[in-house]
Amino acid sequence: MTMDIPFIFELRPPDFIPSRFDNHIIRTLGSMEGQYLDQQAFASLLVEDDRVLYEVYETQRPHNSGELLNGVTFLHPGLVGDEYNMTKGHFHQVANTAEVYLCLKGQGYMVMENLQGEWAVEALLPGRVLYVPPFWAHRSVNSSLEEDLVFFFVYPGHAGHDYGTIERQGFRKLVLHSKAGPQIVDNPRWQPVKV
Ligand code: PAN
Ligand code: ZN
Repeated sequence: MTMDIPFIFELRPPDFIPSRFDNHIIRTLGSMEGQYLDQQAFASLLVEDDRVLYEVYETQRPHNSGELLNGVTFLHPGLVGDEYNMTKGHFHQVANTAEVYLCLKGQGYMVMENLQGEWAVEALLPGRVLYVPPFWAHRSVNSSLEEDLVFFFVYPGHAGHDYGTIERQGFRKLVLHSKAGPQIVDNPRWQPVKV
């Protein structure tokens, strides 16, 4: 019996909702406590409405090293203060596991860093493939104020997610909205996790 194996699903424009998925995860503003620079703006937006920031459609597979977990993320547009909507961001729990992203729609950035102090911020644009190397934390940012940032991702089944390190230290770089376009700036609240 091979009926339950997700051999194929379709990812088609214009909406890119996968034709088949097992989980639909919804993350709201409330799950981003402490992550945005403008904490006052965050608090007042949250009181108004715990709005949906992003949605992830996952194909479920066993969480072992032979498998590849994959799915599609829809990061909705918006601002918290001057900071664009973004994902929580994480290291993989098994830190030496990489990931591949394929941007399908919208415009944004992938903010990345490792514990050695290296960082990178790369634009995500339709058709662009982004490789997240092993040991690099990653967070996506939607720099459009109008449309979703949509990307397909795939990573090893045993990778797991470490959200705690980023919750405590943040990312070194922020992407802020300005009249001149998105600005990549140092995060004044960044602080290394003590080991
Ligand atoms: C992606 C992300 C997804 C949501 O599938 O998990 O875009 O972002 P957060 O997990 O940071 O909330 C991925 O990088 N998986 O490993
Ligand atoms: Zn990841």
